[in-house]
Amino acid sequence: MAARNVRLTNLLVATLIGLAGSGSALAIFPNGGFEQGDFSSWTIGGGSNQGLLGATPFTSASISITPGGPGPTALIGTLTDPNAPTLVLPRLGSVTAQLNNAAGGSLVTTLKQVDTVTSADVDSSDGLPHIRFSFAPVLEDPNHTPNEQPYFYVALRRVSDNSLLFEQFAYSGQAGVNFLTAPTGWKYLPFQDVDVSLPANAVGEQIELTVIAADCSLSGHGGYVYVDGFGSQALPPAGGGQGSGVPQEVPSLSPLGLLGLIAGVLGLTAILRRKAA
Ligand SMILES: [Ca+2]
Repeated sequence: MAARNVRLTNLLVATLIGLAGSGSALAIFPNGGFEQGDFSSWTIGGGSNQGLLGATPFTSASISITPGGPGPTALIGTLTDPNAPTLVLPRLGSVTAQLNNAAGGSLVTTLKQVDTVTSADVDSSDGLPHIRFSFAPVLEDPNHTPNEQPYFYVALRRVSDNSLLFEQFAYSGQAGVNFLTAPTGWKYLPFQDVDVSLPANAVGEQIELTVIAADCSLSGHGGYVYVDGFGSQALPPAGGGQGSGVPQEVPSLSPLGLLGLIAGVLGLTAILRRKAA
């Protein structure tokens, strides 16, 4: 019996050492491309959309979700989405995750993961850790008041001080956001390829990723977000370009992209100031 316990202990120690060793060499966000065929390593949450609080411009503090069963999720293979017909799906690999769906019900689906930045996330081109991913919101536009519209939210935060590294947030049809309009009348964005460069001292720090996709708060209209490719590796361009024939700007130059970039730069500047102080 004692010998068996020793063997078990040795096995456990060896396993822990193995996990620790492999963990330090793995890039951030396991199953970041959903290629395990499920949502393992991710936390799915949500509830009911009570409408955004306060007045425009909305911030993350405007988000009000009544806890309850999460909205739907799905893994999408090859698909032409009539609500976003220029998107080429899947975005990367064999599946792309879909958070929430076209049906209403005032549902909200949230996707979260906390993981640690490691040296494996450092980009050789600039010596800095990077977080990269791609997302495309697809929102019905019932022309409710802004706080009642379907919306999406994407954010990256440093856990140690809750500082914002990246954020994008818009309700359907929001002025200044370059939404495309599908023949179905839905509003959507081409895949937004995000590349957030972190300060060098972010290695060893935990980063929390959050994506939220919300139906309208009056329950009759849907909204969802496609997400893929979470990690530190550069993403190949989206298939089908950026919607040939559809007048639009390059995503990285769109007001929404710029807002995100500004938010990211402000976040990094704040961190750098704090570190310098
Ligand atoms: Ca994928």
